Amino acid sequence: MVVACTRDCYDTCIFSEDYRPLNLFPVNGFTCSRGRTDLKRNEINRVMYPIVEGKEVDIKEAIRKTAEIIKGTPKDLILHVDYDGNQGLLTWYFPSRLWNALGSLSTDYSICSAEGHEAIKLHYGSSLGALPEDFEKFGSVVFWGSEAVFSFIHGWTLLKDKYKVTIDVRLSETAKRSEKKYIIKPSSDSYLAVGVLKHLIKGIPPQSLLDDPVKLRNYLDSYSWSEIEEVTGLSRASIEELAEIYVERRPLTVIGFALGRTYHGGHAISLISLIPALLGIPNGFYYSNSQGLGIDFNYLRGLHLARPSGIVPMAKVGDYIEEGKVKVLFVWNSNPLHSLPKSHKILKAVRDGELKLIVHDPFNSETAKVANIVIPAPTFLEKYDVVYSYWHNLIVFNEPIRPKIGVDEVTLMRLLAKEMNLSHPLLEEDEWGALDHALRGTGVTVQKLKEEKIVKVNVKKEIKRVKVDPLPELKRPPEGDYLVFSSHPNHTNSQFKEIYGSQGLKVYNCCYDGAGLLEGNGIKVRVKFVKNESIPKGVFFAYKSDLVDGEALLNTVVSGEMNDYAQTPVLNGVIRVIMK
Ligand SMILES: Nc1nc2c(c(=O)[nH]1)N[C@H]1C(S)=C(S)[C@@H](COP(=O)(O)OP(=O)(O)OC[C@H]3O[C@@H](n4cnc5c(=O)[nH]c(N)nc54)[C@H](O)[C@@H]3O)O[C@H]1N2
Ligand SMILES: Nc1nc2c(c(=O)[nH]1)N[C@H]1C(S)=C(S)[C@@H](COP(=O)(O)OP(=O)(O)OC[C@H]3O[C@@H](n4cnc5c(=O)[nH]c(N)nc54)[C@H](O)[C@@H]3O)O[C@H]1N2
Ligand code: SF4
Ligand SMILES: [Mo]
Repeated sequence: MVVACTRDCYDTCIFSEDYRPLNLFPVNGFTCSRGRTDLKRNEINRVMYPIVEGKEVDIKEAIRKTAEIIKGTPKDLILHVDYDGNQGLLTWYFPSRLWNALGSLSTDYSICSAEGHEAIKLHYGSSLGALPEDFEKFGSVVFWGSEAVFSFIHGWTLLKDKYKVTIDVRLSETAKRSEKKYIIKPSSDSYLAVGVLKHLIKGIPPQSLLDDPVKLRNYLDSYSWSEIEEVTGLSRASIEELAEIYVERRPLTVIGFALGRTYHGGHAISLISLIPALLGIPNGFYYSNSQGLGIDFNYLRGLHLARPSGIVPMAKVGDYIEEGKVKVLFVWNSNPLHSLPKSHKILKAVRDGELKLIVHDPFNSETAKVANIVIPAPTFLEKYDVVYSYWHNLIVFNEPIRPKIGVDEVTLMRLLAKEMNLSHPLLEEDEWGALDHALRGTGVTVQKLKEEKIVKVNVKKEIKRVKVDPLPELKRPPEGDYLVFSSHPNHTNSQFKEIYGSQGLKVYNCCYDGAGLLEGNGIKVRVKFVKNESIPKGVFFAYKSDLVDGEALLNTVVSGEMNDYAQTPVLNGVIRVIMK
């Protein structure tokens, strides 16, 4: 029996039934501070019973109330918000069938990695990059917008003894531990990539994968060194030094998700991905392998037979609610009050009685605390599921090692459908049968998973040519002070405050200690500024696990404007800073 951690994390650690990390590559017998305290946390801050309008009820009553609200609301005013709180195929993907069968609204799932997937696919046809085995083969690595020391501990461990370069907007922990660091102005990565490519294009090696280097050369010629120096804040000499490291060491480039959440971050990722292609470095980048394993996520969600009535960008959930275009929000696997831009609009609409908020979560999340209806969910330690990773290619049959609290996602989906008299072929299909079908492209079957527990997907990847087209027309990032975010070692997004507490709204910066305000979207939020010498002037830094303090929401002031490729909201953006 094994358990896989299903949190939104590169590593997807696999544990024995007594919850020890397996000594299996690439988990290699160790885990993080969350993995070490999962069993303890499983007993704390849980939603133990359903709650309707503040009153404890039984599950039948919670289902009845939820179904009544859904039935009484036009389908195109109902939105489900679900993200990667649990990456299990049965927990996250399959339950969307209820909403697609109903024909309600869906989000665009754009909050995190979508921007980069689209940008890379334009050139490579796929966003599949290096696998853990490939990591080991490199002698050097460039961490580009990645705080891997904290966000990607197993990847970091495979790479920590190599020659390391970090490109960041502050002296991150990964930068501190790297041989070379380039600290650039926020959102200037597309210009830096152009600078690196400009130097490299002078000597294209025979193994280059680019289909049209002439086109790329002409494009690069349209950007001057003075413009690149001005936008990035780096000298031509240092950019050429970075390019020479690429030539001499042929590193792996780890492209961090943070980039997709900068201004025109898709442009940056698109251009960065051309660097290893120009040099013909095999498996030369890693971003996220989730879409390269062959899992048919659309089938699991039932998109082959039904469609949502509309798509709401995650950047605009708050705006839709404010405009009365969403009246019911059904949330699972996500904590939108904490995580979505302009989430104060969700809170206000619930308080004003303009929005019905229904939350299915194992823990009393910030969103659960203000919901009209809360339904308890079992954690991944308490249910069967099939789990994949966005880094390694092991698929895991997850089995419960703790007694179940609450009702799991598939059961809830079926109970709600029954209560609403909703019948649809999507809801009739057995979940294990659906999994078998969705896994057909991986060569893995449910039967094999049940027998072997952990099965390696044979990922075939042979990139012969990389398309230079389309090349983005670069846009200069806006001037101003920037608020940027990163992962905290003790939290996964909003999770684990039960164990490690919350720091409140702490904002690290170069020069000022004390109280103050951040202003954005015409609203001010009170924060605590903390001086930190690793942060340049004009950059303000917060951990993305500390976005809520009581009713003060840091995402109130985050612009969340939509990016070019997949509408991923700008989270690392300009802010007005008021020090008292
Ligand atoms: N411990 C832990 N691990 C996690 C998570 C967690 O919450 N905690 N979250 C998981 C999730 S959901 C994700 S998306 C990943 C995220 O993991 P990463 O991809 O590593 O991204 P972040 O940690 O958000 O930020 C990476 C770095 O980007 C820098 N940065 C910000 N703006 C810019 C910019 O304009 N240019 C450049 N070059 N750098 C910039 C930040 O200073 C930060 O050091 O980690 C996953 N792993
Ligand atoms: N300002 C700002 N905002 C950000 C970011 C940032 O850098 N800055 N980062 C963004 C990023 S990268 C991401 S990925 C998002 C993440 O945003 P969220 O999706 O909100 O992330 P989590 O905090 O992981 O919330 C997951 C929720 O799922 C619940 N959950 C866990 N397991 C289960 C389960 O088995 N069943 C059910 N039903 N629920 C479960 C957890 O208890 C938790 O409440 O936040 C984004 N928001
Ligand atoms: S959060 Fe990441 S590193 Fe920690 S146990 Fe889960 S998969 Fe492993
Ligand atoms: Mo994320």
